[in-house]
Amino acid sequence: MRERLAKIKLEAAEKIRVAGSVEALNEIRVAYLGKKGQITEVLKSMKNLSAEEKPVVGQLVNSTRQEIENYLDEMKQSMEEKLLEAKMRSEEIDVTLPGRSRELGHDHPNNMILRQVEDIFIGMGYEVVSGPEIEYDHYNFEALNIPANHPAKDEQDTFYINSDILLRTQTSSVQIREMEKGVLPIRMIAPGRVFRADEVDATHSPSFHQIEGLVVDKGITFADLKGTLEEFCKRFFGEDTKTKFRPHHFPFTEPSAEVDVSCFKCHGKGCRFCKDEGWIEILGCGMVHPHVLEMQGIDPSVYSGFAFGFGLERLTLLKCEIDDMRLLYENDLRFLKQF
Ligand code: 2NL
Repeated sequence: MRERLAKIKLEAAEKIRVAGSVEALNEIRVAYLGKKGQITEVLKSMKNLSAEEKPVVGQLVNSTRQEIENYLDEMKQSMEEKLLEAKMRSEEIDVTLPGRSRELGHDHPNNMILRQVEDIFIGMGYEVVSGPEIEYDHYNFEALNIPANHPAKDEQDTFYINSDILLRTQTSSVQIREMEKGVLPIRMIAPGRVFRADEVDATHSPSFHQIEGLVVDKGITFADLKGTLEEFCKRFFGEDTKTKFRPHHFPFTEPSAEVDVSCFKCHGKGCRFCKDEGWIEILGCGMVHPHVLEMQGIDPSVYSGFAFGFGLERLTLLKCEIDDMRLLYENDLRFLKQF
């Protein structure tokens, strides 16, 4: 029996030594120490031994069992350590590697130009105000002296939600809402998205951006209008820029004018930017029509005002030397990265 135990021990030790995994160790444990294992078999066969032999062999069985168990535990522990080590090595992070850099973006050209315009007017004491893009016919047309069936309504054909509600064609509606509040004086600009039922081409889009300005106070004259817009043009296009006010007609201003600036590229000599004319048309303006003031409860014999409006895209195309408006809406990074 001693030999049998010694043989079991040797055999188990060899199997443990070559076991390749924790699972294999568990199988060995069952085969030797389990209920039907070899050590248990030996214990069962002890009933035939003499009374003197029993405790001696019993102790030997126990020590053999203990030794196999210890060896199994040691091997299991060393395997687990090796597994952990391999896992740690495979998950190693090199903290000295350079980080993944993110590309830094910048404002869209339209927004760059908008900021420049806003900065100039904020510098002159104007407030920047916004309002709804979906607007009542009243604020978009009626309150601006454009009643139903007025021909100007055709020129600004737009998208109707129903007979009263539409996508605004100009940001004047924001200024009407400001006058309606009844807090005077007013010195504001209203930049924002506007809509027209236009076909897309190099200079038109059914949705573009406008910046309108409005000043209402006591004693405002056409001289204030000229001085303000001349100053704006100089700051925006350059100190040597000349301005030309040509008589025009708008239903909401009287008198009205369109403003040209001397070409900031060729300084009046003629080039592709000014189409060889030396002048570039950039905005419309005028003294607020007395009836427009009246409709907002402002007494035109006490107060007067001027207003102006221009297209943001037009300024962006000119200033950034872009020849097709569609490029501003395509979000092609190869284009946008140039600015
Ligand atoms: C253009 C240029 C303009 C205005 C906008 C305006 C606003 C109010 C009252 C009077 Cl609340 N006028 N805005 C005035 C003149 C020109 O925009 O070419 N528009 C069709």
